[in-house]
Parts: sequence; C-alpha cells; structure tokens
Amino acid sequence: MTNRAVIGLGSNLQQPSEQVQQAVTDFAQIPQTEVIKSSSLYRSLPMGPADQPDYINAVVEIETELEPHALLDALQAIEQKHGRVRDGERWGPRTLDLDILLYSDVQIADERLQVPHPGMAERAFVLYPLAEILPGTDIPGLGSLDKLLADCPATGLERL
Ligand code: ROI
Repeated sequence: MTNRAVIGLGSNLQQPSEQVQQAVTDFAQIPQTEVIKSSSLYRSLPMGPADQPDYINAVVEIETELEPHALLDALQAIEQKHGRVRDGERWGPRTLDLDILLYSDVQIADERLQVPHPGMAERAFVLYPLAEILPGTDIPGLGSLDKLLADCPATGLERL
C-alpha cells in the first residue's frame, strides 16, 4: 500500500543549505519510496536557545510503502550519515534533523514516534513550507492548515 508522507528537514550546522539539499537526494535511496515534491528552502530564526545559528528548513512530500517505524529507521540512518550527534542538549544545534510530520491520515503516539509531529502547529518553519507544497491540506487531530497558518505569524521566516 502506498502512503503519502511529509518529512520536515532542518539544519543549522556545517553548510545547512547543502545538508538539506543533500538529504532530499538521499531520500531517493530509501527503498520503496519516491520523492514527490519539495518546498523551497527557508531561513528561520532558531526556536529554542537563541545562541545558535539560524536554521535552513524545508518540507518534502514522499510516497512510501514503508511502515512509519521503518521510515523512521531510514530517516535516522540519513541523519547519522550527515554526522548528527545526539549530545542530549535539548533544542541544541544540529547538522540534520528529519521529522515525519504527516503519514497518510494516521495518528501515532508511542515512545519513538508521534505523528502528526506534536510541535508543528506552532512552527512557522513547518507550516509555511507545507502550505507551499500542499495548500489547503488537513492535519489529523489539528484541523485545517489554513487555520493553523492564520494563528502562526511568519515572523523570522524567509523563503529563499
Ligand atoms: N528552530 C528552527 N528555526 N528550525 C528548526 O528546524 C528547529 N529544530 C529544532 C529546534 C531546536 C526546536 N529549533 C528549530 O529541533
């Protein structure tokens, strides 16, 4: 069964734009998965500690036959390849962060995975790129993207 998923990408270390663009290329190597559409790159002010570089963010629509946790495994392998170090600092800088934002109209909440991504309603750097590739979409449990956008100013966000 083919599922539509949306992946959020973020980086603020080691040439963030290249990290994000390379990651999209890496998605092509995930088995049983196809990249459908990528947003522009966006520059965003850090959410969390302010003493870190600005982020580059994007979102990518894929079609995949992988189950959500198998997709997460594949995404974490790509983060590793990009030198992601999990040093325990909450909301610290990272070379590459890949989040499953949406997976069909499924809602998941377990120890490893929460879908839709729990923070997305408050994150301009997720909602605006998402509106670029899937305008008017509905987010399971959160409602219409248009409504979420109306409540989330694009402050500190620049489309590149
Ligand atoms: N801030 C921005 N602007 N973009 C991100 O991708 C991002 N990712 C994170 C935290 C540290 C919460 N802040 C972020 O994980």
